[in-house]
Amino acid sequence: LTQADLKEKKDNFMRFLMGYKFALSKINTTLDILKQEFQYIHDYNPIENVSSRIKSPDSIMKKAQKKGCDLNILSIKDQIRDIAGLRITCSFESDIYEIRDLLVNRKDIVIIEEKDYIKAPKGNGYRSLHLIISVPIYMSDREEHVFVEVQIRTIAMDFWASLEHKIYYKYHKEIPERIRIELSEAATVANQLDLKMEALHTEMNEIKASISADEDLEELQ
Ligand code: 0O2
Repeated sequence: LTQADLKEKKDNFMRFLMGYKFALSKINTTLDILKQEFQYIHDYNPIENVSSRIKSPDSIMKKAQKKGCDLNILSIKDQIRDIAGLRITCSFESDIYEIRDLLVNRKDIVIIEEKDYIKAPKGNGYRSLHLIISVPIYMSDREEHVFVEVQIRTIAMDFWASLEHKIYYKYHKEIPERIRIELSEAATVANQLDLKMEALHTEMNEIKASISADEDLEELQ
C-alpha cells in the first residue's frame, strides 16, 4: 500500500467513527428530553447519570481480530456492535425497565437485541440490562444506521461492576478464587440493597399517592 492509500484508509475509518459520535449525541439528546419531560410530568427523574464512550480504533481492531471478523468497514460495522457505548445509571431497579420502555417505544430507535443480566445474572454476579439499538444518523450526503450498546443499571450494580472490572484487569483476567468468592458475596449484598431501596421507594410512592388523594378529597369538600 502507498502512503496515499494508507491515508485514504485512515480518513475513511475516522469518518466511519464520526457516525458513532453523532449517534451518541443523538441518544444523549433524546435521553435529556425524556429526563426533563419525565421530571415535569411525574415530578420524578429515573435517570441518575449517563456516560458514553467510543471504542478506540485499537480496541476495535483487537476485538475484530478476536471475533475473526474481516478487517473492513462494512464487516466491522455489522459485527462489532459496541463501538459506541452508553451507560445509564438509575436509583431503582424499576427505573431500569421504565427507561427501557421509553427507548423501546421510540419510533426512531430499533431494538436489535436485549440481554437481561438482571433476571439472569452472570455467574460472577454481574447484573445489568443490555440493549443493542440501531440509530439513524443523517450525514451531509446520506442516511446511515449504526449500532449503539446501551447498558442500564442501578447505582449499586454499577458500583459492583466498576470494581469487578478493575480487579479483572488487575489480575489479567485470572481472578484468585478467594477474591472471586468475595466479589460474588458483594454482588449478593448489592442486590439486597437494591431490593431494600426498591421496597422503600414503593412505600414512599404509596404515601405520596395517598396524601395527594386526601388533598383531592379536601378540595372537593
Ligand atoms: P468494556 O471495556 O466495558 O467495553 P461482545 O463481546 O460485546 O460482542 P458479549 O460479551 O456477549 O459480546 O457482550 P455483553 O455480554 O453484552 O457484555 C459486553 C459489555 O458488558 C462488556 O464490555 C462490559 O462493559 C459489560 N460486562 C459484561 N459482563 C461483565 C462482567 O462480568 N463484569 C463487568 N464489570 N462488566 C461486564 P467489554 O467490551 O467486555 O468491556
